[in-house]
Order: sequence, then structure tokens, then C-alpha cells
Amino acid sequence: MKVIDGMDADGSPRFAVVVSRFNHLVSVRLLEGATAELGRNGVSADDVHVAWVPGAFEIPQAARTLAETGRYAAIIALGAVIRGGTPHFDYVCQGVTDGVREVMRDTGVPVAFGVLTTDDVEQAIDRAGGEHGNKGREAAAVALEMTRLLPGLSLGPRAS
Ligand code: INI
Repeated sequence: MKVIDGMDADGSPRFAVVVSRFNHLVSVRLLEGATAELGRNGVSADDVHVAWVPGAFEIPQAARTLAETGRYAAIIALGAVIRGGTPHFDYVCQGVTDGVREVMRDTGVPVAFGVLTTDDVEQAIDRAGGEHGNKGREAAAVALEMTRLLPGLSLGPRAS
């Protein structure tokens, strides 16, 4: 028998964070923002599992593997893709956005998108706890909201 349950034994939801090591200085700040937001909302540190991947391009594969375990109520994807002088930026951005969307579509597990795509490091730092907020914190808030929303939607009234 396979049990699929995104809740801990005490009924509290578990969250997985997939964070890319590339542009580590930015990623750690996103991770701090996300974990602080989960903590502020009563999520115990034991219910937050963090997986580091090499780069943003690898986020979807790790997110899918985690989602398919059935152990997580939501997943939070974090990273920073910073434009260089070649089209590589566009391929990494497309890979991570398409990949995360497909994981959500195929598994039904919400994946909050906290991956920055910026023109330079300064823009990324500004959005990782700087003057434009923290995208990691925002993604964690979205994950919490989706976790609360989805069970209610599937219990909604039928059209006829
Ligand atoms: N990965 C990132 O997370 N951010 C980047 O800015 C980046 N750039 O610029 O190259 C990046 N590249 C690595 C990529 O995500 C993969 O790890 C690599 O291509 C191996 O699959």
C-alpha cells in the first residue's frame, strides 16, 4: 500500500525547498527569507526539508522527485539566473520555468516559483532581502496560501 500524505503525523504540512547553488550569495538569502516566512507562520523546522541542486536548470528534476514522494504539501523553488553575454541565460530561464510548471501540472503539488531572473547581480540582491523585498519570502507565502486553498477547492459544490 502506498500512502500519499503531505502532512506530518500530527497533521502539520511538510514543505520542501529546492534551492540552486549557482549564485550562492543570492540563493542563501532567498533560502533565509523562505525559511523565516515558514517559521513565522508556525511551520516547524522539522517540517521543512531543503535540497540543494547545482543550478536552476536542475530544479525541476529535484522538485518532481520530491513531489512524487507524496510527502510534501508544497514545494518552494529558489535560485538566481543572472544574464551573461550569451543566450545560455534564456535557455536556463526557459528550462526552469517550463519545468516547474510541468511538475505542478503533472503532480498536482504546488510549486512556488522563487527563482530570480535578472540582468545583473545588483538586481538579484535587491530582490533577495534588499530594497525590493525577498522573493524567497514571497514564494514561501505563496506555498502556504496554496496549501490552505487546494483542499477547499476539491470539496467545492458541483455545478449541477
Ligand atoms: N544556473 C543558475 O542557477 N543561474 C545562472 O545564472 C546560471 N548561468 O548563468 O549560467 C546557471 N547555469 C547553470 C545551469 O543552471 C545548469 O546547472 C548547467 O547548465 C548544468 O546543467
